[in-house]
Amino acid sequence: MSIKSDTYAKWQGLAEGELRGKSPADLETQYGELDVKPVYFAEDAPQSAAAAMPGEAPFTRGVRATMYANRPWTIRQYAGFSTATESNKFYRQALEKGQKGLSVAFDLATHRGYDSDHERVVGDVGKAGVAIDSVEDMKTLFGGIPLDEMSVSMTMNGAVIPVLAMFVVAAEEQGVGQEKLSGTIQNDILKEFMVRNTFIYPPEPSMRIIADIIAHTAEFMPKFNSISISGYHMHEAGATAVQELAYTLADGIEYVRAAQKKGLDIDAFAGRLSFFFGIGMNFFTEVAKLRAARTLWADIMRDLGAKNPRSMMLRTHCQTSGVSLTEQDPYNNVVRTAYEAMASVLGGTQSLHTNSFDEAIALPTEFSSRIARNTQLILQHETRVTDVVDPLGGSYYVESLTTDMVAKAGAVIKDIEAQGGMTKAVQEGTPKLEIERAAAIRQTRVDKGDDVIVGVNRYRLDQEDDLDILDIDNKAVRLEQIASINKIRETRDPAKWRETLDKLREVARTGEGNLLAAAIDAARARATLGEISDAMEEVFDRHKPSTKVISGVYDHQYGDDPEYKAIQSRIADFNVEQTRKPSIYIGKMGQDGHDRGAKVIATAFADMGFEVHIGDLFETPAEVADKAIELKVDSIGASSLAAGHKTLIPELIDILANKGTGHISVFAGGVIPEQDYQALRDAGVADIFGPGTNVLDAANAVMSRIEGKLRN
Ligand code: DCA
Repeated sequence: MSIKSDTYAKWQGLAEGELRGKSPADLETQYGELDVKPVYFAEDAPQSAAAAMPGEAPFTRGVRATMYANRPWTIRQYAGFSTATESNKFYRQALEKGQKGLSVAFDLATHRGYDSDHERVVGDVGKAGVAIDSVEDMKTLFGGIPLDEMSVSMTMNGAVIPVLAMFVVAAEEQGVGQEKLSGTIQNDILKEFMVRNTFIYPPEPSMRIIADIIAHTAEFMPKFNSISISGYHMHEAGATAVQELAYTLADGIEYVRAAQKKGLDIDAFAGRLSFFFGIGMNFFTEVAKLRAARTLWADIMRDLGAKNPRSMMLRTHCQTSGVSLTEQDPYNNVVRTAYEAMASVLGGTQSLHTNSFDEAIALPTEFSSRIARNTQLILQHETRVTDVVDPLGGSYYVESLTTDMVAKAGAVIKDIEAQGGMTKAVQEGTPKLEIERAAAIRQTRVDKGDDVIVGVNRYRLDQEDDLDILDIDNKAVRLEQIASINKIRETRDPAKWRETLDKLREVARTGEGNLLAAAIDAARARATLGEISDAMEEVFDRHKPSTKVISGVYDHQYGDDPEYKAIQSRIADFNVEQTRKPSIYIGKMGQDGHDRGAKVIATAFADMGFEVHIGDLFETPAEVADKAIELKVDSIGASSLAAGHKTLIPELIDILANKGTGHISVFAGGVIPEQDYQALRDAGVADIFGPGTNVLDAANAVMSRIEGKLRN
């Protein structure tokens, strides 16, 4: 970092007097791509900051002139679990207690376009969100909630066509026309290929789906936000703030182009594009990220031809960070979430979800949801932060960070554009690997204690407190869903059903007509989510992701660290004795696409000397068992972040035992509540690595098990 100015030099002189031998440069730090000084002066902030107007392009200070002084952000808690009936009860209670907008979490079966009776989703139905198979489920979900008054956000990307179609029909049968619907559909597929993995079709037809939704909503649903271009999942996958910002806006550019290619005028749809960012613990960086996002987007949209200032507004939802939460000493998460919420608000978000403190472990309970909601109510009503527009505007530090992020993210976007745009970059997999590299670096920093996490790598409790968690009886939900699907199949008009699905297939095949409009007709005829999705899959095919793993990050970050060297030589000794490396198969079973943990483990174990095989996403227990046996591995690491562990991991162990390969040790990792540990151990799991596990400790535990097995 080279910092030269008279003011800074004067400060350095003063600082040296206090530093006793250290240099002021020792206080400089780095957040990913950002260089940060220990003090900022007027000269660091851009001249333009003094005159910047909120409510005016480029909207650095906020999209509204009055911001929260006139209307606070929307308290919009993301929720959904079990059946539509149960989720509806939960929504109505939350709305009574101060929540202002709805945000639906769907289960993974729904995300991936499978009805609840499909064989690949046995462990997923109703688990990490609500199960929706039909219009009837959708009607139940919004029973007693007037859809002409309530704005509804739906996190859906893969099965976006059937879900939006069913929403429209459910509203219609409530007496509310599409033109009156307000809300947002996530509809952001590029980030799915990059990090979240709940895609169905390959990138090209997926982009067509998005363009069709933008076209349909622009014409028939003028109050509905057609997309929520999301950086959140990149953030959660370990992206730096600059990466999250750059890749998200680069995705946005692709969507605008896809709609323009369909012949739409940019000002006809751009006012209904919305965004979604993750807000983590690096307080000022997160504030600056939102300010920089607005600044960059306004310029980008002008360059793409927008004339209406509304088209240049970056309106965003934010969610506090899930990965910043810890399983250890979980009440600390209330504090973390409150700081993150404050950063979101000082950054000028339009809508906010605050995580519940138990979200690193399980689905939120009624109690933890209440605390999360109240965190926002307290911010809105007690802290007085809503009284003044962009209260950090003019802070030398925040303005300087904002400018720096505009420059750094702007350069990344330019680079992506020069190489042919984000769809191409995503197909080549570069952004994904860059994010995985950042995640692995972060993990080594935590493992080494360079980044402190209270209650995890410092100030750890000797004895963790017990925590009540919510558990869903997945089997019962699935049976209930199957019964209602069967009822729908028996009572619908088969001719109408067939005719509408044929039409949908034809629209998909010919490219003539709009997929959403055709799916709305099919939903009216009571085609199920899986059937609508399958009709398109017949034409578009299902995307098969390839799995690449980066290497060298652990070697590089740890260097000669004695503990790292010790595990490396333990593995090297094994190699000499056995004339082979110890081996592990990292498996992801069910429809859970969260693969950050699996990737970090894979890269770390490979760097340490293991032979690592990483499985495809979405495997069944039988598929994992077959591959592990064929590869003759010593161990399997089953990574689970979406609550399928109690069904899928015991099934895997049973299959291994039945095939006479019980010697393969099975380890579980990911988001697994302490309460489930015993059941997993009873089922034969060798060890469980929850969030916050040091990767070196995990490797040693796996080695002990493998060596023990060979001795016996
Ligand atoms: N003065 C006057 N009007 C205001 C002000 C103000 N200070 N602030 C907001 N409003 C208006 C807005 O213009 C908007 O009306 P419009 O849609 O006709 O422009 C209305 O009040 C609602 O406010 P808005 O800020 O748009 O908040 P939301 O409806 O909550 O929408 C948004 C937020 C980010 C755009 C949306 O896409 C969203 O809700 N996303 C959530 C995504 C999500 O939940 N994801 C889950 C993971």
